[in-house]
Amino acid sequence: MKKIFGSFFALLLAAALSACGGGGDSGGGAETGASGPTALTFVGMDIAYDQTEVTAAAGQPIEVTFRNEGTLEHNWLIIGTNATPEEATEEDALAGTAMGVLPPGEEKSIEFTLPAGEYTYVCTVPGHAVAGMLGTLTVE
Ligand SMILES: [Cu+2]
Repeated sequence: MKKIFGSFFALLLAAALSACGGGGDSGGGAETGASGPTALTFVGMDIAYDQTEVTAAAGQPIEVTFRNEGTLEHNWLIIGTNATPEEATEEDALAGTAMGVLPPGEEKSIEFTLPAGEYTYVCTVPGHAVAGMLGTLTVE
């Protein structure tokens, strides 16, 4: 009797393990495993980003992919603390966060690591931040 009970328990355990394992290849989303960077994708349109509130982990690599799906040129960068979003240029970019202005249809990825804080990302093409092409990246 004891033997039967034991094997039944083993069977349960095996079922539980197989339920947890497997899969894991359904990618997508903003999260990645402990090995890779946090992947964030921003789509640029005329004249806005597809998302304006994003969070990421402090001290961990962040990979930002920016895709310009608009008909105008756009860019994506995080401005330094002394810059005003509406007046920022590429020179005001926080080190390592600028990728240059992308023509329509282009896509580019950059990787950087940030300490905890609240950061503002903008499109520095004149007039675009004023029109609302900016957002907040919260790193915590
Ligand atoms: Cu723009």
